[in-house]
Amino acid sequence: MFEGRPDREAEIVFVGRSNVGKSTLMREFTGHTFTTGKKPGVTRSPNHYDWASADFTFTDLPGFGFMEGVDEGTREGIKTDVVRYIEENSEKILVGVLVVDGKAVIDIIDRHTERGEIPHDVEMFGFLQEIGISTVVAVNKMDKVDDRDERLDELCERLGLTPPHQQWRDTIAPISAKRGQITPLREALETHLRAQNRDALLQFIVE
Ligand SMILES: Nc1nc2c(ncn2[C@@H]2O[C@H](COP(=O)(O)OP(=O)(O)O)[C@@H](O)[C@H]2O)c(=O)[nH]1
Ligand SMILES: [Mg+2]
Repeated sequence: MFEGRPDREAEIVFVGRSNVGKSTLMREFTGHTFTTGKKPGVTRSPNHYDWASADFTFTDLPGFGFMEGVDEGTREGIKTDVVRYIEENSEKILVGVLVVDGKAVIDIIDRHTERGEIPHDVEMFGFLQEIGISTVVAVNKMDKVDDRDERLDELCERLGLTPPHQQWRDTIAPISAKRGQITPLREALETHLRAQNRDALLQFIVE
């Protein structure tokens, strides 16, 4: 199980498959550079980023799903740890940000579904909702996507949200973390924090 969680009473977590851009996104929000890069699975334990002056932390959880050079057992173990971390801290997690690769997510979901498996992203989305954590899907790498609206509508369908995606702005946030284009995510987070009377934390979300 993961250790070393800072003693903070409020938290926003980034969760998702390896290489989708979680660490890049953390950098956008915190200004701090975390290990990012080509080699998926570099993050095996959570990266927390917190402030001495605030009772709040961002957490970048380890990636799950396929990782080159990582055996199946290890991958399953990471996923189990991620789920357990979220369960154990569910009271403190104000928003769960499920990060997906906008270019690849539909194909990956469909491939798993065709094999009779529950796709990791669909499973994680359902899990967050089930345990009552406000969830935002950060659809990253939109700079690589041409048929934007079509792709986002397809993603809604796969997640059980009725298209069009424009009616899910609090849940579906198309972004490009690498380009610093994350306004839809900032706005969705703002909505959720306000709804939970956490306006004092907006300073960490709004640019
Ligand atoms: N094209 C594109 N690449 C991105 C974007 N965000 C992150 N990346 C790249 O995707 C790779 C994985 O990013 P990383 O943050 O390490 O993903 P993590 O494994 O989820 O933490 C890196 O090469 C990033 O530069 C994006 O918005 N667009
Ligand atoms: Mg990472």
